[in-house]
Amino acid sequence: MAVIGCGTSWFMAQAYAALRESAGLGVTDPFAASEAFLGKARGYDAIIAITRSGTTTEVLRVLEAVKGRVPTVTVLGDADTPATPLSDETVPLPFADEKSVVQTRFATSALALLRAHLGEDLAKAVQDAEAALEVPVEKEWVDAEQFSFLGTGWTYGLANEAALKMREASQSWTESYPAMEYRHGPIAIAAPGRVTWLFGEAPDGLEGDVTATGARFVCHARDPLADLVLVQRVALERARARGLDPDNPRSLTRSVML
Ligand code: F1P
Repeated sequence: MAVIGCGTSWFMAQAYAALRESAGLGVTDPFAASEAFLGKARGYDAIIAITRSGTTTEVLRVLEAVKGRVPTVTVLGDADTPATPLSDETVPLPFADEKSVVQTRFATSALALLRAHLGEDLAKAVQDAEAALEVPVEKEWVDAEQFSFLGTGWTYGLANEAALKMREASQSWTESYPAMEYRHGPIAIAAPGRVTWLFGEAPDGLEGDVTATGARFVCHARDPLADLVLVQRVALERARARGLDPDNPRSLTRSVML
């Protein structure tokens, strides 16, 4: 199976694909829709597309190219989109059709839905997400010069999304890496005043390596998807502190159409 999307939806595709494979449901490859070249997409037995707007050109191109050949399911935020008639099945999340250019609720809702579909019990994730809405956003995070987000397996997609959220909403300098890959070079920029934020469990030795640089190491025991909610709040606070509108970043539209 292939799972496709653009921007945030691609990162949710990455997370879901890793979870699906770990659940033993077979090879599941995530693609940025722009990279899901048509011949390649036709080689899969099924495609899941994730798109809040259902209007993103690259996603529509893939759906058009495989129509009638490969079964497709599209997870959507908006109802009755151009993606709807191109998909064999759609899963609309009407409560997640947020108006903001920057995606937050759609991302967490779509991935929660897909996790539930894999049979996961999300009770802890829900509880943790509610707590993440309440915990204070630390001043050190609002003032930090740079963030590196790390994850392993499905949480690597969350790390990518966290970095994108901070860039989009608050014009922050952020990077993201598979957790162990961070030690193969990117750690060179870790320094006091910068934050390394890990989703999920810390691999042996990573925390010590990061703290030795003077950077702040952050790793919470909460469900990683709930931890993404906290990063969304950090992005909001950083935007506010800089006088930016977190919902409407410069140079970005709610959906990108070519
Ligand atoms: C995908 C996307 C968003 C991005 C911006 C532009 O949209 O790239 O991730 O934040 O809103 O569009 P979609 O295909 O999920 O509607």
